[in-house]
Amino acid sequence: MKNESTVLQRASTIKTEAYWMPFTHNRYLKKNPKSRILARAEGAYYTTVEGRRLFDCLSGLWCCPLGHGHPKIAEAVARQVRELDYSPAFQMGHPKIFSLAERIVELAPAGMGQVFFANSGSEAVDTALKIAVAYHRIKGEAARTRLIGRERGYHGVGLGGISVGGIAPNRKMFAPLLLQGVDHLPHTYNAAEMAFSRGQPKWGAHLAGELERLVAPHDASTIAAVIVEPMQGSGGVIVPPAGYLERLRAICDKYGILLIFDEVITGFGRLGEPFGAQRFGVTPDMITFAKIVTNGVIPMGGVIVKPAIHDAFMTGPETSVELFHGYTYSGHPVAAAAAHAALDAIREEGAFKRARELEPVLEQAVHSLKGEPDVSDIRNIGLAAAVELEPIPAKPGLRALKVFERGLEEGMLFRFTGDTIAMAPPFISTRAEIETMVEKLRVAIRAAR
Ligand code: PXG
Repeated sequence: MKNESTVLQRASTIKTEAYWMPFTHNRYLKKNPKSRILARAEGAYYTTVEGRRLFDCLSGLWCCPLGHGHPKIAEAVARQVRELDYSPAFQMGHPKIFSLAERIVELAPAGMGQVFFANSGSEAVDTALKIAVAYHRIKGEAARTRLIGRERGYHGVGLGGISVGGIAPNRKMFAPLLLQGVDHLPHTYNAAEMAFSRGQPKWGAHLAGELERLVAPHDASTIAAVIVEPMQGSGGVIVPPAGYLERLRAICDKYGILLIFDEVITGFGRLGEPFGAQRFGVTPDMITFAKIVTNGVIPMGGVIVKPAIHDAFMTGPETSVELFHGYTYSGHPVAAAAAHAALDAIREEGAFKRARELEPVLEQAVHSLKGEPDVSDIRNIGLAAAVELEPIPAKPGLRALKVFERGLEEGMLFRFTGDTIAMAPPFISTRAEIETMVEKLRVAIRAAR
């Protein structure tokens, strides 16, 4: 194919010096970059510049479950660029962003009312934290400034997000910049109690009670919000224990603390429901989202809020700005067009139902790895799973790197962090593709000894 050879030709001349890659071992990758440079994508597969086809085991970075090169999304984006490529975000609007907000509210759990748009999960999280603190101030509770996150939580890389986040390396270098007055709930992972759980572990609901212990020394009147991922994604697919989120909700209600669900990964179907909130039957006060809202095609993020939060800001002179916050690209028309097309595709293709149908397929396949060498835990919920590997002594992370590299040779693009392999295959995957993915993981694990 002509295309193929042009891509390969270009690959042989790629200079890697100038690009500083995010969350990447730059020096190691640049020694042998070509196996890691993607030339194109279609459906559930990438093709590297070397011409190798890779199954997209994490749907991009959790964001492309409808498959790559989706014709409807591609068309919508192309059309939008010609029709209205940019519209000032402040003091102006465009039709698609109003209707998108309405659609997102309709998908959200009952009781949510408005959407504030950002361009990424990190921006969505920082926006939600700002809204929480400002809300209390407007309500006459200016002392409510404390924020509570959770150990192993990931809320992006903004200064707010890393402050409430609980992944040590993401925080340590930036310690002087972290927000003051932040506490962390304990994470809910306990291998002794829940290793090899399928779905929600039965143990651990009591850990929500730790919120009461954090409230006690500070007094509830100083606490603005609690932010948690309903399912911790980056932290390694840590599934909430049965009853845990319900209890967190009850404690927040008791003390007037806002509950924020960071649904950047779980939003728009990863757990087989529009949001984790519906999957777990717990409605927070705010939901942050990003990723799947556009199938990853154009960056977009946002915060869904309850009307009581929105309405609290709608006071004062009508000609004054109610919230001094927003981004040049908040509600970008091209992102809005992509989101409409993605939501159309979700509806037309029955994507949530498909995710629910595939959940037991993934569950059964991935748990068949129990007993393989060095597999210390397997967890899953929705269309997400993680396999935890015993680290190679004194070389943390190396075993997962080996599995990842062998995976590439086997035609699989796995995601690894630490010694955990995460999978979140596209909703468009077939049963056979999911089973093959897990069989290839078996091969890679056996080889990584
Ligand atoms: N909140 C959550 C819960 C996330 O998972 C963010 C916020 C930040 O989103 P942005 O768009 O600013 O990156 C995330 C992002 C992984 C992985 O492999 C996860 C994320 C990003 C990249 C990789 O688990 N989550």
